Amino acid sequence: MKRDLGDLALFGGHASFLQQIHVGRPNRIERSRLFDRLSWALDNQWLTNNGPLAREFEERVADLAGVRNCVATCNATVALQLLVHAAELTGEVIMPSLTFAATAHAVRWLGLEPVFCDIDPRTGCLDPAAVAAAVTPRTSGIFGVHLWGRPCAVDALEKLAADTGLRLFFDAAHAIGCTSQGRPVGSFGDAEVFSFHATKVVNAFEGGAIVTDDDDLAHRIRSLANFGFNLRTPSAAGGTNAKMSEASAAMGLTSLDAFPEVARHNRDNYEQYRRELARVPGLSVIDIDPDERHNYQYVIIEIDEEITGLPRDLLVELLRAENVVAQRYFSPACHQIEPYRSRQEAVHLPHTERLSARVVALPTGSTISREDIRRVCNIVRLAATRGSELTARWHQQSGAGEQGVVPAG
Ligand code: T4K
Repeated sequence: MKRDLGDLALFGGHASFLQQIHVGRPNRIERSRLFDRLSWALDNQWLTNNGPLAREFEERVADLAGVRNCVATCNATVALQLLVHAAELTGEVIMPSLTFAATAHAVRWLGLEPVFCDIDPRTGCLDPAAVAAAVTPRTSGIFGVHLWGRPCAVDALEKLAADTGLRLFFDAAHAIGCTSQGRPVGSFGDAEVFSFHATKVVNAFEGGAIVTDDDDLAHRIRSLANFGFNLRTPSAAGGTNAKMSEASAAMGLTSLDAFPEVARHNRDNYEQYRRELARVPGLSVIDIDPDERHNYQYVIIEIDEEITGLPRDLLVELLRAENVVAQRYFSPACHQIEPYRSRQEAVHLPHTERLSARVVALPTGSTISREDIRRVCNIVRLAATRGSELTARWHQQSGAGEQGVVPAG
């Protein structure tokens, strides 16, 4: 354990971990189940195009989401694009800026304009009042993001969508298995999108899914994902290939088998982080409502530089020097990156900018042990409680001067 600043790898101490530990390590699965499924697909010589494993995966995801339809796709970014295209959105789509670039890029890729809207600082998700203020005659839809798995204000957004006639969708990339007021994520708005990327709590190597109770929309999406074949009304774009392969579905099913155990492990990790980082002034682990079901796939801490004296980016830097690959999910926010930053009208989103500058994602998942968390928290506690001293020493060492910029990790 590290006791003094000189023990930190940033200042020449041994790195706490010999090998890197990550936020996005794939969770443990029962490999024999995966291999059995892959063998079965190979034996039956059916590898993609709406295969039996993909259909089984869709049924299980639809069940989890509490909806009638699920269309599995090759990834969530393409799923978002399919949804925007199938719903025939036009003009502007309102969304948060505090999200992964994929949410905005998917909309822009189809020639539409993402309109970034501020968040409720308590949830990190869209502020319905700000959404209402951002609606223009060109707006056709709203995309909420259940950031870090914490659900959006779904009731208020559903009411707003009903009042304005706008389509309402959710990017639920982080939120499989979560609930809002007891209702499963996946069942809100007109449709929702999950990600099954390797780094997600349920992974299909790469994968995504659109879930919806709108049968007609589901039919259009399924057709568009398969070159537009069997569409009842033609699409100007024809269609694309967004299908999930049987290999991905085999992984997705095996990962779903492990999901309850992974979620339990994640919850234990989260609670341990909360305990170990309690009472560190200027530092908090974000709240998760204990009355809702949650997958706990991200452990997010918020650091207040004014209280700790430690800039967020320096915390990330020093963790990485210890082989703890912390992530700044999500910073910079979308409106602060290209191609959005240099749009003509400058956007200022105070709550988004404030939260985005303070958050750090710490390693969790089923490959992270209690001992790993103890060691990560030891570093974070030492850094945060001696923040001003640490920052001054780092500036001195790097010759950056008081106003020096901490390199981005
Ligand atoms: N909407 C939202 C809100 C999202 O967060 C995302 C994706 C999407 C939409 C789009 O979903 P997909 O189209 O990807 O299905 C990663 C993931 O690639 C991305 O899926 C995810 N969100 C995002 C939050 O995280 P990066 O750029 O941070 O990935 P990378 O390569 O830096 O990896 C992150 C960490 O995970 C590293 O420390 C390495 C580790 N890792 C990664 C992979 C791929 C592993 O240990 N093993 C692995 O196999 O985006």
